[in-house]
Amino acid sequence: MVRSLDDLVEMAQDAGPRTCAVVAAADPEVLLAADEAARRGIARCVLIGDPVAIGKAASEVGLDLSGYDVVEERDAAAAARTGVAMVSSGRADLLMKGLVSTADVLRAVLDKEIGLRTGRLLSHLSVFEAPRLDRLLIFSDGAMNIAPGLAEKAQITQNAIDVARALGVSEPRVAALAAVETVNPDMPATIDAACLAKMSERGQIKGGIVDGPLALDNAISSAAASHKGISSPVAGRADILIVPDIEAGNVFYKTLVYLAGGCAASVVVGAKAPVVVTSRSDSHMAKVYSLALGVLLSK
Ligand code: COD
Repeated sequence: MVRSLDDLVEMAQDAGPRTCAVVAAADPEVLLAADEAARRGIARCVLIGDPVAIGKAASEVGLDLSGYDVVEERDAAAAARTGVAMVSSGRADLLMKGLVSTADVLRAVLDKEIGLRTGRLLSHLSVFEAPRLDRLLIFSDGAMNIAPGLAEKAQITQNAIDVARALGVSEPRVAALAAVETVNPDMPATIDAACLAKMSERGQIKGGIVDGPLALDNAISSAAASHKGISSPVAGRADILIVPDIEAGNVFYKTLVYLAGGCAASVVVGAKAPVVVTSRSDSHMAKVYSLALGVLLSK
């Protein structure tokens, strides 16, 4: 079972190297991550973008790109489509976002002709570690589905369970988060969370145990859960946190990184191949961890 982000890298070293198409690669942190992933035997990155800008970004961080394939595509949205086409034609095993907006990459991934759709909902998830946590936690969806309804939340939950199982958690415990742990008709997130718990109980969500609504403290701290008298197979022991919407997920992610000293590996799953979607401000190690997660989830 994977217990730390470094474990993810070790597992990816055993699975790799895989070919990764990096879209709009003219970003020093992305190039450092590509180089680190190559040195660790995780991924061989093909760099798509403006060759002059890529060369400039590489020299800023002292990298020699002579061993890399560079595919010329000056426009970022066009680079996203080229990268997606490489993956859908089998020339690359996974995709990574560089200096391009998340929405541009995701639109290319969702393109009906060249895209990577499978019929499943695509969702973004992060596997994170933080100083006061003794294990990895997954949370979803903080970057793709903007305001998911119940049907989408059920698929986001299923995608996250499938990833947790792939990382060795045999029956992941899932907390459907809200602001309180009782159903309040004025708080729609509590109603969705309760429905997700019932859907899991009835086998509409498989492979894990979902409970909710749970507030974040009760989801991850057994002391907080017992203080509130919550008896639940998930409370205090969650492996997965399902956030109500993109704002909650984004604020959670940034709080984790900027205030709590945490780090996360992030990918979009549910497509034909993993899409490594990190924030532009993420460190190159967060990008290496994300590449490792993408490699582990690629076929
Ligand atoms: N899974 C599968 N199919 C999808 C999904 C999904 N998650 N989302 C949309 N589709 C399909 C729809 O069914 C439709 O067929 C087609 O794609 C277009 O759907 P729209 O009109 O909703 O698509 P867009 O292009 O307006 O929006 C899709 C985005 C992913 C671009 C949009 O949801 C988005 O901007 N998400 C947030 C991205 C972002 O800015 N993240 C940064 C936060 S850090």
